[in-house]
Amino acid sequence: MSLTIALAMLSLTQVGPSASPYANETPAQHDKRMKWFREARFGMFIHWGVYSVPAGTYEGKRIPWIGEWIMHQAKIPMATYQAYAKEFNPTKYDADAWVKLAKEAGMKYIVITSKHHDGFAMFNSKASDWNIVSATPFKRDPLKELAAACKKYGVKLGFYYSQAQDWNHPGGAAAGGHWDKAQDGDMTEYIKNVAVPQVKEILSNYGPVACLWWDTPVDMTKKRADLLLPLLKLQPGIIFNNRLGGDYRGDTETPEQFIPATGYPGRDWETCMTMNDTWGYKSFDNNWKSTEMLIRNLVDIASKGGNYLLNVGPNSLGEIPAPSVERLHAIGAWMKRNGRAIYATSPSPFKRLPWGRCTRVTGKSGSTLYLHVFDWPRDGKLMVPGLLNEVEGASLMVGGKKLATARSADGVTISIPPTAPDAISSTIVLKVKGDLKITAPVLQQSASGDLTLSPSEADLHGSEISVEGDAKNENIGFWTNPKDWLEWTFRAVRPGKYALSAEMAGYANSKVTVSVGSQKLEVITPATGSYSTYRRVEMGAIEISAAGKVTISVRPVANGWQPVNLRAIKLVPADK
Ligand code: H79
Repeated sequence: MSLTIALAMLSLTQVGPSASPYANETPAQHDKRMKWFREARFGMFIHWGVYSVPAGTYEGKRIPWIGEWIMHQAKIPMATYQAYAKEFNPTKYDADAWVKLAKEAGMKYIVITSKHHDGFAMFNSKASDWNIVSATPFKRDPLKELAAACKKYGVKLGFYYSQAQDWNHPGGAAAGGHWDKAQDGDMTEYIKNVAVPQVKEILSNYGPVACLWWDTPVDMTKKRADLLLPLLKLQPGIIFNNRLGGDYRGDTETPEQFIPATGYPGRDWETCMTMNDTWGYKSFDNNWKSTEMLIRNLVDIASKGGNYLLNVGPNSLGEIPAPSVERLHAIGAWMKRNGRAIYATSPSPFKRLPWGRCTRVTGKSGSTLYLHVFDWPRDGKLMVPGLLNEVEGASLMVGGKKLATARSADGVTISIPPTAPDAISSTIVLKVKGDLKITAPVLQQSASGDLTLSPSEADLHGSEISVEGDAKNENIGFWTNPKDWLEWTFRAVRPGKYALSAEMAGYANSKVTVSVGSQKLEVITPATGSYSTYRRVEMGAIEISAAGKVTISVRPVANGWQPVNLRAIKLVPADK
């Protein structure tokens, strides 16, 4: 984890009177306000602005990183950047077609950049001439057209607004970097003169606005945030994210470009992600994610109770790139068949499934488990480990073919056809009776004795500690509180002496104790210079005296504790 995040969390305890229109909201009112978001599961992010004109290239050079950051990355002077607007004439823009595309992909809402960090208003703004109606030959207001199309198709509309970073208004580049005298100015004045009136405009002139997507709250003090937050009253019921600043947590967590390992229990959340490597259009970025990855991401996110806000970056003519359109069509075809297992579902009750993911709808008399099978077993048997409920029935979601089931002490086994109905993700509908009864399957030591204890297998105890990163880069982090600890339980099959080692990262030599029964090892953690640079640490040896359940726990030594990221602990027989 980063220390800035840890510090931001600490300062949460110091908030004063709240300017939030929802400060006195009851839990029931909150649930009602969040209802559409919780059911939606899938939305379209649109990053569109003047940056689609240079499209990643400046003075003949391909500028690295994300396309909407080109002005910042190439340190383009304000006057030079503003000249691009004269070439911004998106005559192919068709709001109706965009919304139809989103709707047919199964998306329930759209969030579009009303103003990104380049300060360019994609709407008719009286607060600044640096807007699409005044500064381009196009002269139309694309947000007006988008709002009308969203209304027509019943798709919700939200606005992204970069409140803290604005490279084309004096004072707006105070926080995020500065390279042109013309950017000089006071940030609070910028917020009062540009951000406040513009947020009023987008919340007043476009009909219902479902959410406000703030971004990059650099230098957003509570005083500054309090100038903006009360404006949300203009849209009763509007949702806002956690990026306003001023210690306001907002309604949603917003993991960017990753899927959190365990979601955010108790918080609503939305992963935003690009389809290639940029948000704003770049003519030469062809690193497109596969349809398989996008669909599996959507399933993964739904199984953890979140939403997928998937980005498109239209070009300067107003066209969504063909590879994006192609993928959205394919996702839409999958959603037509399987969407019932995605929308308005609850998170998986299983910690881990060997073949895919699970979503669920729980009623009074039982639960419907939607089993999303990525890796279709070839032996005709799908095992749902640890599920102890009586089964009411199982079937394929597409076509409805009934499937036989068998219960055992280990779980429920479903007889399945030899080949997967869907190469990307096939859905099995499993109805079970009564309250869910699931035992977490116990980790098994292999016959050779080697065992890796991974983050997602750990039982975490405490307020902040959590599993972070995606499947390939899982780690236990946010270990800011020395009272937080973790343990692994597994079934040993090979008694004997074992060498323990761990992969760890962090800034300081903290201490942890590793306990197995009455055996204790004290381990000094490595100072690796960053929270993502891992080093393997030999922890010492322990004895497993008999086959059966073994618990290994790891606890911080409070004195001098500084956060540590832990990737995995490895056991290797000492006689090997
Ligand atoms: O709107 C999208 C991004 O433009 C915005 N959030 C999403 C939704 C975003 N703003 N900041 N960041 C994301 C963090 C990214 C920082 C980077 Fe860079 C920009 C990495 C490379 C360019 C700034 C400049 C940090 C390193 C170089």
